[in-house]
Amino acid sequence: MDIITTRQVADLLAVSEATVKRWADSGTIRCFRTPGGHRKFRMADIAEFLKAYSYESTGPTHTETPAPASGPRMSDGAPASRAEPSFVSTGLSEASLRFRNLALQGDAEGLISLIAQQRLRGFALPSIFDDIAAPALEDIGRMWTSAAISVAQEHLASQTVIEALARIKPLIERPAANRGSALLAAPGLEQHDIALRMATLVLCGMGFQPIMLGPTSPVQDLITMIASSNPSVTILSFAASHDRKHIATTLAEIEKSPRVGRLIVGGEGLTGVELPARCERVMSLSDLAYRLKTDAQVH
Ligand code: B12
Repeated sequence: MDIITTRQVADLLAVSEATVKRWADSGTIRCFRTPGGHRKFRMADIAEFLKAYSYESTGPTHTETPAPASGPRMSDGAPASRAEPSFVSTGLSEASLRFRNLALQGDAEGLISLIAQQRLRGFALPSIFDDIAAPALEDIGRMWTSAAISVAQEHLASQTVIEALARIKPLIERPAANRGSALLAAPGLEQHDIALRMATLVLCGMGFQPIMLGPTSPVQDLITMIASSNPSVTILSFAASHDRKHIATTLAEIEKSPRVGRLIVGGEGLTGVELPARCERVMSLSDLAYRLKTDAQVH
């Protein structure tokens, strides 16, 4: 169901909604209508349009406005101007800055468009998460610790990111191969689960069936769940540094679970933690994707 609205297409292509409607009505971009008469677009058709009209691909560090090398950019096809909040820039890339501001504005639709835009430019989902989203959230954390934003604003931003992540699932192309289930959790006291949610999407795109337990998962329940679901891989996340010894003991206990499968752990909270032998620590979503690639995908 990779279907998007006229406004989302306008955001993706940085043109006005009127331009998108005109291109759709003239057949330049394929679309279909709902029973109520609204135009809807398939992502595959947008990708086709970008290819056909050679929109230039620019990196996540470049400008957000795609410049068509040629093609149907009409006189009224000027980039749609939207009000952006005036938070001070802190050396983030332009895409990260945009991500941060959209999150702070509570604009989940805008985040979805931004992620889709980067995908259409050929960037892999893990690198969009690592290079655009994570620095944006880190900056939000900095703004919170320096009291530049309130706790409520920080919560709005993280909830907006969570909503956008839930809604981009349709953009993920799932391979035909089924690689078994992947159990994901943030054990014990850990409340941060955004990296885990991103990992869930990356795993979907790699053919795993995610079983997402989410934050503050009680360790004994987690162990019971591992035994009953027999996952190919168990992925645990620790963002905040709680008691290091306690994390090490928790991991040792989980590692002993006979059906744990491959045990992968991530997050800054693991810094300084002595990891049990079978735990593989990953540093990013791209690292996770790389480690879980099949031999066929690596070569
Ligand atoms: C959003 C947020 C929250 C939200 C979380 C919402 C949610 N559902 O996740 C809320 C508001 C609930 C929250 C609460 C708290 N938070 Co907080 N939070 C953040 C913030 C702003 C963003 C974290 C985030 O999601 N980043 C997005 C992810 C994708 O990026 P990342 O964490 O950098 O991870 C990257 C890599 O490290 C790696 N990775 C990380 N984890 C994993 C896991 C896996 C499996 C994989 C594959 C990869 C991976 O991949 C990511 C992408 O590259 C950070 C700021 C920061 N500097 O990170 C603070 C931050 C993590 N929070 C912090 C703190 C202190 C707290 C609180 C204790 C505050 C309080 N006093 O109540 C609480 C409670 C925490 C608890 N008990 O767990 C500190 C942690 C400091 C520390 N080292 O312990 C930070 C760093 C803020 C700060 N600058 O002080 N927080």
